[in-house]
Formats: sequence, C-alpha cells, structure tokens
Amino acid sequence: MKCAIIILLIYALWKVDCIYAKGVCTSDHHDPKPYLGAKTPYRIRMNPDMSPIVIPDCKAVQLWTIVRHGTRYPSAKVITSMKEGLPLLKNSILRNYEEGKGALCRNEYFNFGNWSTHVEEENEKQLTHEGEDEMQDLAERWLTRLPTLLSENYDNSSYEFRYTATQRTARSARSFAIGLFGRYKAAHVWYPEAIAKDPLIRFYKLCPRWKKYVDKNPASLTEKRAFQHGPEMQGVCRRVGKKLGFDSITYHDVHLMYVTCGFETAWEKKSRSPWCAPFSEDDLKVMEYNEDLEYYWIDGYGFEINYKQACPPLKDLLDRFRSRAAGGDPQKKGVFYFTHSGTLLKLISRLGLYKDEEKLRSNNFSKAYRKWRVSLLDSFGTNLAFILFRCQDDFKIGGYHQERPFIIPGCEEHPCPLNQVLHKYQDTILTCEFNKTCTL
Ligand SMILES: *[C@@H]1O[C@H](CO)[C@@H](O)[C@H](O)[C@H]1NC(C)=O
Ligand SMILES: *[C@@H]1O[C@H](CO)[C@@H](O)[C@H](O)[C@H]1NC(C)=O
Ligand SMILES: *[C@@H]1O[C@H](CO)[C@@H](O)[C@H](O)[C@H]1NC(C)=O
Ligand SMILES: CC(=O)N[C@H]1CO[C@H](CO)[C@@H](O)[C@@H]1O
Repeated sequence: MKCAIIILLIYALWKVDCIYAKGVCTSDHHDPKPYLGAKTPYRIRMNPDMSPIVIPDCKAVQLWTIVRHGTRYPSAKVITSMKEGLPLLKNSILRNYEEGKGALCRNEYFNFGNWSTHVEEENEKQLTHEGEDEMQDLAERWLTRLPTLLSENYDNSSYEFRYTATQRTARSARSFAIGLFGRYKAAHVWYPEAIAKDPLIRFYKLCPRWKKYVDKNPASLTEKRAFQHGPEMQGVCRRVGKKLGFDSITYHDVHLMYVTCGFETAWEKKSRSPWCAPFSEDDLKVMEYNEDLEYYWIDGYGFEINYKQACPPLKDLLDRFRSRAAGGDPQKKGVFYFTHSGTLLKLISRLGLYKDEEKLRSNNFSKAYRKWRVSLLDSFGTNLAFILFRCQDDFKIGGYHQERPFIIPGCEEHPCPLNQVLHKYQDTILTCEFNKTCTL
C-alpha cells in the first residue's frame, strides 16, 4: 500500500514536471566556450603548466611579448542592440514557452526569466574584471616559468611596457604589471605616453593601402556575406527559431544572441548565459566559421597586404635580440606590449602560423579540420612571446603562442639558433619597408 502511494506520488511529480519540461536541456550537453571566436575567454586557452622553462645548457636572457588586451565589454553599438533587442526577444521567448511553443527545457526557461543586462554604453570596450584577472595571471605564470630572468623587483631600466591609446590596453598593461611586481611596486611602473596610431604596435592604422583595399572595402566581406545567406546559416536560423518557438527568426537576432553568449560567457566565470542555450554544438561551429571568414579576409591570409605590413613589431623583436646577443644593454629583461586583435592576427599570419592550404570561402565550410580558427588563435588575451636564450656558444630564440612553444617557420627546432632566424628573415623583416608596402 505504502509502496503504491509512493509510486503514485513519484508519477504525479514526474507528470507535473513533464508539463513544463517539454524540451530537453540540450545546452547541458555541450560547452559553448570552444566556439566563441574572438570572444573566447583566455581561461580556456592559457597554458596551466607553470614549471620553469629548462633548455639544457641555455639561460633565458630576455622575454619579448605582445598581448591582445583581456576580456572587454562590447562596443557601444552592440551594447545598444543588447539593451534594446534582447529584452524584447526574452519576453517573446518566455511567452512562446508558456504557450507550449518551442523546445526549451525548464531550466533554460528559468535562466531566460532571470536574465537582465547591467552593461551600459559608458562601459564601451572597457576591460572587464575577468580581463584584469587574465592579464595578472598571465604575468604570474611567466614569472614562475622564468625564475632566473624575471624578478619581482621593478626597475625602469630592466623592463619596458607599452600600450595603445585605449583604456583596455592601458588597464591590461597595469594588471599585467601587478601580476609581475605586486600591487605596490606595480604602481611605480613607467609607461610612455600612448600614441593613437602607434607605428609599432598598431601599425595598420598607418597603412592607407590596407585601409582602402581591405578594411574599408565592402568586397573584403564577400565570403562572409555569402556564408550568411548560405544553407548552413539558414539551417542555424531555422533550428534556433524552432527551439525558441518562433515561426522564423532573423540572422540579425541570431547573431546578437551568439555575440551575447560569447561576451557573457567570457566575462562571467560561473553563471551560464541563457543566450547560448538556443545553439547546438553544430550551430556554434557555423557561427564560429562566420567569424573566422571575417578575420581571415580582414586580418589574415585572405589578402597579402594584411600580413605583409606586419613587419614593425617583428623587426623590433629581432633588432633587440640581435643587439642583446651582440653584447648590448644586458639590463633589459622584459619587453611587454599591449595591443589588439588586429595586430596579433596580422603578426600570426606574417609568421606563417595556422595557414591552411586553401583559402577560407563561403562554400568551404566543413566540419573537417582547419587551422584558421579564431577561437584558438585570437581569444581575448591572445599573446605571442619570444625568449632569447644564451647557450654554450650561441644564442637561441624560442617562440610561444598562448604560452605554448611553437617552431618558428624556417626553423627545425624549438628553440632555434638566433643566427638562423636572422638570416632567414634578413630580407623580409629586418628590411621592413612598411611605408613602401602601405603607400597607395
Ligand atoms: C529564476 O530561477 C529560479 C530557479 O533557479 C526560478 O524558480 C524562478 O522562477 C526564475 N525566475 C523567473 C522570472 O523565471
Ligand atoms: C624610464 O626610462 C625611460 C627611458 O627608457 C625614460 O624616458 C623615463 O623618464 C624613465 N622613467 C623614470 C620614472 O625613471
Ligand atoms: C614613413 O612615413 C612616415 C610618415 O608618412 C614618416 O614619418 C616615417 O619616417 C617614414 N618611415 C620610413 C622608414 O621611411
Ligand atoms: C579550410 C578548408 O576547409 N579548406 C577546404 C576547401 O575545400 C577543399 C576542397 O573543396 C578542401 O580540400 C580544403 O581542405
């Protein structure tokens, strides 16, 4: 008898649950983080291995690193769309669910019900708290990996910092300095006055040829636009609409949800953005490719001018290492630059990293392997680092992307003899003809 009542009770509870829980919580079965493109938080990219870098018979003598700012708030335009568009979408989504439309599960519905945004236009592009953590942690890991080179004592002649004229890179530099020297000493770090169009770390702002033929040329987004109208994206819009209970939904709304999913996931470690829930893992891959196409054609291998212009920072690196190897300024231990996605992607392409055989195109989306994935190579806090090692009878240079060693193209090993790199890059990088490349 007792048993029967319990069974009845369980059945009744299950039944009540079923009235609400029409949908399956699909968003519980996958993690959106790997597919967020340039909004990927650095915490899933960083290298947790903090053990000291040991190269037999070598000693690290200089670290040179260039870093994309950490997680930031969206642009004012996106914030406005979020504030105006999302509450309306949210209300329709809740109503659809209550009318029995769509396929959200109960938790996903509650998660929407509890959602609101606190971001204001005045936060535009500013570094978030997560972004500060990313930079501080990154610095702490380098400090731990290079115990004989870096020290917690700051002195102006051993360290060089530089950032572009934006809040997010200035704040990134300061957070990084806190990670290296601690809060008290970091307050004494000297920074040169930031330049709006920095010829070294934001060179593309001074490249009229790139601006005219790529950045301001609508044709550069041809592949992305074609992909937006293609069958894969239509499929995403159809499935997202269906899950949320709409007869149809625009690409604009779907993209706004994806962007919000990205930002909210990046800046909030713990809670889950409801705006990720409408997307299946395959949908996220399509949204990711859509972003990859944009960066590929604007900053990557799409057009030669994108990366051909990217010699100034690499010349700076090689000039410094060459001069240090020749006995110059033994005091300089660390050079730290804080800049933007546009610089990192062009540099990565200039080095020939993550290069696919074929160009990325609208009709070339496949779930198959591709190297150019912005989620991997251009997350928030993306960084390239090079270490100069003094070895028994020569100097070597080690390259690191996202804190993991890579073999510098043209070398066979990591680290690579400095002379080999200097020889290899003599004509292309050391004679950096930026003005010639960029003149219209
Ligand atoms: C917020 O979430 C809780 C469960 O986590 C739920 O009980 C509550 O109803 C939700 N609020 C709205 C407005 O949906
Ligand atoms: C730090 O060094 C730079 C030159 O590298 C110099 O211009 C600047 O004045 C120095 N700042 C301080 C506080 O010593
Ligand atoms: C490149 O052009 C800028 C201004 O157009 C000039 O200030 C700079 O000196 C030039 N650089 C070289 C290496 O010629
Ligand atoms: C990056 C990418 O997916 N490239 C593919 C484009 O399509 C050709 C064949 O059509 C493939 O060989 C490439 O791998």
